[in-house]
Amino acid sequence: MKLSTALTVCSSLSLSAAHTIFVQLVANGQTNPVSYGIRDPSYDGPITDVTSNNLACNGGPNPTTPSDKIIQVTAGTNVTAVWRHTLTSGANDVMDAGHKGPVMAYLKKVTDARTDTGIGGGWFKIQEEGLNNGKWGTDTVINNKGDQVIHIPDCIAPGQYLLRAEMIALHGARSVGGAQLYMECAQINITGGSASVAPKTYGIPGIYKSNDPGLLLDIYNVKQPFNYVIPGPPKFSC
Ligand SMILES: *[C@@H]1O[C@H](CO)[C@@H](O)[C@H](O)[C@H]1NC(C)=O
Ligand SMILES: *[C@@H]1O[C@H](CO)[C@@H](O)[C@H](O)[C@H]1NC(C)=O
Ligand SMILES: [Cu+2]
Repeated sequence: MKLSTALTVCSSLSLSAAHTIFVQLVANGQTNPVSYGIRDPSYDGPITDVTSNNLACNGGPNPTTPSDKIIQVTAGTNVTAVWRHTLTSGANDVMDAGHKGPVMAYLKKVTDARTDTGIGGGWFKIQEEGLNNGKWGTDTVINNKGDQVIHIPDCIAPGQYLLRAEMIALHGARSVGGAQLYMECAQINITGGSASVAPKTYGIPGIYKSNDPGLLLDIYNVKQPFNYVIPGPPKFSC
């Protein structure tokens, strides 16, 4: 018993290095290569300061590589953001299963998806999964071999956008700054949108506060019944 307890503690400590990256986007039936049209970092570490400009499209301590590619996406279809532990990991190495928390996706309309930093206003949330029947959004993505399915609304304007996919790990979130936020931005061109609804938009940074109930909590000691509150603005839908 003692030994297995010690092993569990060790492995959960070493797991703190088992981070994740949004490496690839499947869109319009096409599986794009790793880092195609995505500003990927080479290091998979999280952003932990929710007031940092790096919360928009990563960067800073994890320098990101620009991409000159833009991925075509038809409004009203689903795309898949593919997550991996590192840029070279396979589908069975998405993220350590001890990383539990919500999964989200945001869009921002931009003039040039290749160069826009993403920092500041214009963002709206289009997908979210928190905790359902004991299963976290991150569990769904890991069980789906890294696939985060995102529906692109059909009522938004066509044009270039940044698609920001995000996973948040809450295993260390009992203290301020302990939540680990993982995000990357894909550069997309949405075609066929009806432009019939203008989403209410928000700034990044700005969408989260370090003491949001969904970012500052001890997920191993919650009061039952537990109703997890997903951080950020409400999800937009047409
Ligand atoms: C698109 O994704 C949503 C969930 O985000 C799902 O309910 C729907 O069935 C998917 N549609 C298709 C065509 O796969
Ligand atoms: C976006 O799609 C439109 C419609 O197909 C096309 O005319 C335009 O060239 C595309 N822009 C980019 C940057 O891919
Ligand atoms: Cu990690």
